[in-house]
Amino acid sequence: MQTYFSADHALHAPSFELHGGAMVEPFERSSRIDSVLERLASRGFEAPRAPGELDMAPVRVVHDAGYLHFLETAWEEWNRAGLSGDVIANANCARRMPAVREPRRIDARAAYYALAADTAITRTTWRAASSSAASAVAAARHVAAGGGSAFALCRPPGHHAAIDMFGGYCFLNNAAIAAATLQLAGANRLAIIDVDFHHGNGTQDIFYACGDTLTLSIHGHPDFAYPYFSGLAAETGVGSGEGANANYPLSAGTTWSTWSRAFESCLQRVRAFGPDALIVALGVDTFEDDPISSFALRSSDYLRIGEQLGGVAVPTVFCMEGGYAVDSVGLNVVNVLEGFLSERAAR
Ligand code: 7XA
Ligand code: ZN
Repeated sequence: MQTYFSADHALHAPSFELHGGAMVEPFERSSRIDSVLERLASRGFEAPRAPGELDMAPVRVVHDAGYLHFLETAWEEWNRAGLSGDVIANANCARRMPAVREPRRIDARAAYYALAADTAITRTTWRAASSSAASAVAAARHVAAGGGSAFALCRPPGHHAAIDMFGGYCFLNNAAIAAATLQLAGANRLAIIDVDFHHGNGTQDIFYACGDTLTLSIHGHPDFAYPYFSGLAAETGVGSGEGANANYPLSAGTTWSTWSRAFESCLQRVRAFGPDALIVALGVDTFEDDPISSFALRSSDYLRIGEQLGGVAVPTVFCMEGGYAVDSVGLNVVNVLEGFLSERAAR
C-alpha cells in the first residue's frame, strides 16, 4: 500500500484552540502524524511519497471559488486590517439573521465562512491545507492508474469542510477532492465511508444532491457530538441524491458490538451500490482513549475494520481524518491498513 504524505502539514500549527471555555494546546497537532509515520516504518510499509503541487482542478469541482479565495488570502487580509493573531471567527451566521451574504470586512468574512470558532487560519495554513489535499489527489491518481489501493496521510483533516465552510480543524475536504479526482479520471460511481467519530457534515454537504456518489457516516449522535447540527439518520439526500446519503448516529460509549453492526450495514450498501472505487475517511477518534470523543473501540477492532474493508472488492483510497490519542493513533491507523492488506492478500 503506497502512502502519500507532505511534510508541509507542519506549516499548520495554530498556537491555541478554544476548547470549552479555555484556550488549550490544539488537539489536532503535528505529532499525530509522526505517530502514524513511525508505525508505518516499523511495520515495513513502503516509504511515503511526496505528492507534489496541488492540482486545483478537482478542488474547484468540490469547493466554491469565493471560499477558496478566502482561505488563500484570509491571513494576509486579517493582518493588513491590523487584526492581531490568527484568523478566528468571533461571530456566526446565526438562525434567522436576515442579511447572510459574503461581507467585505475580513473578520466578518471569517464569520461567514466558519462552522465554529475551533479552527484558526495561520499565515501558512493554506500551504498546509493544500499539501494535505495534494496527498489525496496523488492517492486517488495512484488508484485511478491501476496502482492498487493507497493511503493519503492527510493533515489537516477534511471531512467537516463543506462547499464553502471551514471548521472542525478542516479547510479542504480531502476525501471529496479524492472523489473528484477519480471522477475526472473517468470513474462514474463512488462510495465514501466515513468512520471518524464525528459526522462528516462537509462530505455530506458536497454530495447531498449527487446520486452517483454514495456517502455514509458512522458517528456520535448530534444530541451530544460535534458538529451538533447534522448527522441524523433522516438526512438521506435531496433530488437525484435522495437515498445516496446514510447516517448512523450512535450513542456515547459505543463499543465494537454496536459499531460493527452499523459498519456491516454500510458495507452492504456499498456492495449494493457497486462503486468503481471506495474512499474511506479514516478517523480513529472512535478509540476508547481519545481525549475529545466518546466511543470505545479498541486497537484490535481497527484490524477488523481493515479486514472488512478489504473484503469489498473495489480499489480503495484511505484519507486520514481525526484521532487525538497521539500515542495510539499510529497503531490504530496502521491496524486498519494491515487488516485491509491481509484480507486482500487472502483473496
Ligand atoms: O472529525 N472531526 C474532528 O475530529 C474534529 C472535531 C472538532 C471538535 C472541536 C470541538 N470544540
Ligand atoms: Zn473526528
